[in-house]
Amino acid sequence: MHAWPASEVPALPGKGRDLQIHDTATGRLVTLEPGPVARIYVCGITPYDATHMGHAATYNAFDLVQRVWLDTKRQVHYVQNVTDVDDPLLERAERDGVDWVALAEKETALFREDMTALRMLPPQDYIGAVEAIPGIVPLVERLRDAGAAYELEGDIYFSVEADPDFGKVSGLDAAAMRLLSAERGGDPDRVGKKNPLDPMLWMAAREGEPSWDGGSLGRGRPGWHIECVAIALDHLGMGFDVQGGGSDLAFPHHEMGASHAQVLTGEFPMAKAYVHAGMVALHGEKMSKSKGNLVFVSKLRRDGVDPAAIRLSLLAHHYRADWEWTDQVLEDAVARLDRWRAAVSRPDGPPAEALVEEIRAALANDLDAPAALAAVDRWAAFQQEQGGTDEGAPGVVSRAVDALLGVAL
Ligand code: 5CA
Ligand code: ZN
Repeated sequence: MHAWPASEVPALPGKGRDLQIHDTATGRLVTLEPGPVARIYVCGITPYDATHMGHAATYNAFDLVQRVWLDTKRQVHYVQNVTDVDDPLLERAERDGVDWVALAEKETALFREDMTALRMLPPQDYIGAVEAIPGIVPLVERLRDAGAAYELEGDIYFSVEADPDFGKVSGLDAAAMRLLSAERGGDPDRVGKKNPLDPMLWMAAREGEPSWDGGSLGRGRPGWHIECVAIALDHLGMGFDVQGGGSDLAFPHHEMGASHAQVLTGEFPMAKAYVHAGMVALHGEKMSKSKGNLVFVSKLRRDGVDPAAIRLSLLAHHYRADWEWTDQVLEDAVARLDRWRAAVSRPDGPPAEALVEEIRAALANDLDAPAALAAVDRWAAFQQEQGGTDEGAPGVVSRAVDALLGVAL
């Protein structure tokens, strides 16, 4: 699949710092020291509805990860998937009487537009579940042949007991896992499973549903977790730097993915840091396609909201916080954007070097974007109140805000 065009990342004077970030698996901050090419996998959308502010907030967090790495003069290998076949997509297509392929294509196209408008850097590999099937089938066969998978009425399940490290990503107890499994795409109550938590690797073809040739697995379609494992291992290999997503993916999705990879390769962990963004809510409840309490990026854009203001709305919240979208959040961002643009519109101003270092330090410290915004606010206020004589300082600030925060002033 093709991704979307990259916005230019201006080069800055000096060099950024190594990123310290919260790893869900250890519950601690870890300092990542990637090689010359940092490797990141971020779980992509299930394209049955438009991009909402929750999605945008999560992708914003991982865009910052990339920007910090780029500022350390590393390259970044970024992989993202599109879950372009799964139950919720098929259900929505059925409900609306539309073709599921056309629905997925339409929503993926809109996602690309939203990501472009928000200046989110694109993945080098943007891979759909459907196109990944030829790589998924042999992995499921290997898991089955290793005794880590079993068949139930034609469907193939992964046995969580095959992984000695199962549970290490989310750190949840069995009761919590069972609850979340039922909420998030699992089927803990299905009779005949060895362990209620066992996730499906391959679903045998169902009447009226799309299916693909699965070799010795028979016709069917892939389970959700193996999709991301196959794509990540194929494009990044084991032991990459960050696996990212919203906090709702820690269990079961990233837990199961780590287990699949562990059994396949004998290594743990698949990612050096499991990084999770907080949930954005609307009217007190998590924004979600299934509940329909949504604020869409594309709707705001159509209403004439500057994408830079949308981005500033996201950046005003720490990525790990759960927060609520309100009109006030956007109004504050619009006002901030105006202040910043006024401040950089003059040819000279207060020195910029210290500010660039403050932004770098804030982001390197577990992506503390609110602290970075506060630093720019202080510079802009100084410029407004007293001005300065450093020629070109506003240009440096403008480039730093673009390169490190993805905001075009
Ligand atoms: N296709 C799978 C991942 S492989 C999936 O979860 N798709 S999704 O469309 O449901 O979500 C895409 C990303 O947005 C995920 O990382 C998810 O955790 C995140 N996300 C969904 N809702 C919210 C929300 N309300 N706040 C923050 N992030 C969210
Ligand atoms: Zn995923």
